[in-house]
Amino acid sequence: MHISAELRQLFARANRVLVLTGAGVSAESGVPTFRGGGNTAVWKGMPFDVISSAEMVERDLPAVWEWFDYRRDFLAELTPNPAHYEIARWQDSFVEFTLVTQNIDGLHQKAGSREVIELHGNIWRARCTTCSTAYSMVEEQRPEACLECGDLLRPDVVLFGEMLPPGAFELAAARARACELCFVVGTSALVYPAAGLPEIAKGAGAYVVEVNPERTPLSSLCDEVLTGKAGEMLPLFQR
Ligand code: BV8
Ligand code: ZN
Repeated sequence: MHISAELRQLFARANRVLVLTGAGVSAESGVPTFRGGGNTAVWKGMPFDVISSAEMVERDLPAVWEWFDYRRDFLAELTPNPAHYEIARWQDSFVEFTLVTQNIDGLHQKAGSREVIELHGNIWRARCTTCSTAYSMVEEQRPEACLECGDLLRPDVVLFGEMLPPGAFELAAARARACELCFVVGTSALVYPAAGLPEIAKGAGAYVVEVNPERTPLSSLCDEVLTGKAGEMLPLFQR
């Protein structure tokens, strides 16, 4: 896979870089993507954007917990791959580096990335449905109910039809407007408002690079498309 001389130079000289990732960056770690091989992830007969919806939390919170408990147990065995480690290395290589992810798996942080803007929350946290007190599930089990107000806990992830964490998208959009170089890694770019970030970067004059084995609705907007796996492509960038 050829990386243009223009991109190599820009990568060598850039000060402000933004990376947006999706499920594809975790694929080489064994995390199933949502839309791989033409079909969409299904849980107990429900497409993932049904079980992962605000409406389902209202209707059947135990079913939502079952879905995320299954995924969390699955994730517990998995480790970051070279794509995560390369991105973690980049954070100290630029004046302003921003990592924005749609992933809830926490693998970027496991690889050493700090200040990750998690647009869709994190599967290793629970939060109270009433007072929003958050509980980590990394080491310990979640309590049956909120220790502050006694109300039910839910996964601390953003479900379809729900607003993103306060300020998360606004910060990501501001960084996208300011960046010179924007990498879009492993996303099908179908879920909004996340998929709008590369458009914002492009609109503000950034050089936009897509890393994906398949074309996406974003490919035609990109200045350069690197067709391949993130774990193989990203380590080719030396700074
Ligand atoms: C909201 C957490 C305001 C839960 C997730 C505008 C237009 C149309 C619809 C909307 C719109 N605005 C809002 C909507 C509705 C909706 C939406 O976008 N729907 C889509 C389906 C059309 N958006 C929302 O609901 C958002 N909230 O807008 O709030 C609001 C509020 C009230 C009322 C109205 C508006 C919230 C969306 C967040 C939902 N939560 N995740 C969970 O994980 O279960 S979304 C979840 O799905 C992921 O986080 C991610 O965002 C998305 C999956 O996409 P990808 O990560 O890209 O994964 P995918 O499998 O699709 O693709 C993988 C890619 O990797 C592929 O291209 C593949 O080729 C590539 N790949 C594979 N292997 C590799 C690779 N790439 C590199 N290397 C490899 N090795
Ligand atoms: Zn509470």
